[in-house]
Amino acid sequence: MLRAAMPKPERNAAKKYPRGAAPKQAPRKGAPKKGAFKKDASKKDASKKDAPKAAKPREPRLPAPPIVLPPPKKRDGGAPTSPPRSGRCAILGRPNVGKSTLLNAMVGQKLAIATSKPQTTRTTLLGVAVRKDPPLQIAFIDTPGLHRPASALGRALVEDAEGELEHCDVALLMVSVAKGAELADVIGESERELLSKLKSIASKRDKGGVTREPPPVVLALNKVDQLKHKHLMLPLLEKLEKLYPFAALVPISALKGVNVEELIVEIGSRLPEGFAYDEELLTDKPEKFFAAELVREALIRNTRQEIPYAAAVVIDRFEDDARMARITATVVVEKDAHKGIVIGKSGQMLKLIGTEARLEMEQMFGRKVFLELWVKVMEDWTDNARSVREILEADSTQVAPAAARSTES
Ligand SMILES: Nc1nc2c(ncn2[C@@H]2O[C@H](COP(=O)(O)OP(=O)(O)OP(=O)(O)O)[C@@H](O)[C@H]2O)c(=O)[nH]1
Ligand SMILES: [Mg+2]
Repeated sequence: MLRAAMPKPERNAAKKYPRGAAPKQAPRKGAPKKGAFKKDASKKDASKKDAPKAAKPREPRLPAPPIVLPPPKKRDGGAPTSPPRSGRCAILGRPNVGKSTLLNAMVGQKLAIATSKPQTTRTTLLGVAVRKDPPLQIAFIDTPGLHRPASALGRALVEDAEGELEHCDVALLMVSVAKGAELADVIGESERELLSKLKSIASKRDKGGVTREPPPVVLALNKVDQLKHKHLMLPLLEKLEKLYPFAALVPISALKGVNVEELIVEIGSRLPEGFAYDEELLTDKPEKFFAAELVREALIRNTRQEIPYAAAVVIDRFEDDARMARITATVVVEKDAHKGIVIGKSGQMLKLIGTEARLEMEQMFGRKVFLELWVKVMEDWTDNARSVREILEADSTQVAPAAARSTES
């Protein structure tokens, strides 16, 4: 059974809407199904402004650095509005710009895995952010990074990410200013291709015979904490305004929490009126998806070169009761040599990966976890479109024969 036992330390004690207080609409197209991973009923939403004074302070995020930023720039006059609003917002951008980190920051807890290595995210992941003032329910979709694909796996990732454009109410394009604030530092081929796709969407977005406009695009300039010369931000914003009719441009730091709430308000003000989602809905994925992702995150963190990009994790068994989850997972690699590295000397690497993943799972699921890890070679699976789809879509259901094993509990 799915339940949201994840601790949500970042969320403060601001109240959720009492049942029935918010006008509810029939779920719109694309609204997640009931029964998806829900919020813990004991957890509250993260409206900063409305938190009672006695509420626990926001969590162990680092204090925001003293960055002086120009205020977010608006192009279409969108302003915070008071009626309840909800909708889908796809987070798109190059690998490693901080999309998954931002999803977690907005939702108020870790859902998406995020690492320093590009192409970490392989599956679109929904996380619902709820705010009280202004009243918002935003279904954010974290997507794989946009890049020039060199394999069947890469093509599948880019297709999935771009596919989200067709269904979102707002597109959030994320770029990074970590490497500099010249236009060429933040806008490359991937961004230009995406923007031209957005322009061409108008002709495709047919609804009842009426052609719809492409979704408004909010641009988030992430990693401002790494920008050495802050005064370069203004000229950059001016150049970006000329590049595309962005609905808003918001410099942020997803990692440090700078301007994240302002970004949410900018996005929320462009969503349709009314609430579309069950107020307890947190994500669309089951626990076993997160189990596989947490193993993959530990694997990416602890391995180098091509292994992070050529390994996948499938869940063979996920049995649980109120006290313990018993999980068997297989790490799929492309080559025998990779298998040796993942297992490590005397099985030490596999043990380390298992321990790190198990500890994270116990925190996320709120109960003990017994984790058994296996490693299997599937020759060149990243170049085989069918294997890629099987692994990406049924990541948590495949049963894989095993060759080497580590047990963690
Ligand atoms: N300094 C700094 N680092 C950040 C910020 N946001 C994200 N990062 C780091 O950037 C790296 C990539 O973050 P992710 O969230 O995994 O990036 P992503 O865009 O989801 O990457 P893919 O899944 O590969 O497409 C991680 O090491 C993050 O900690 C930020 O605001 N400032
Ligand atoms: Mg990611």
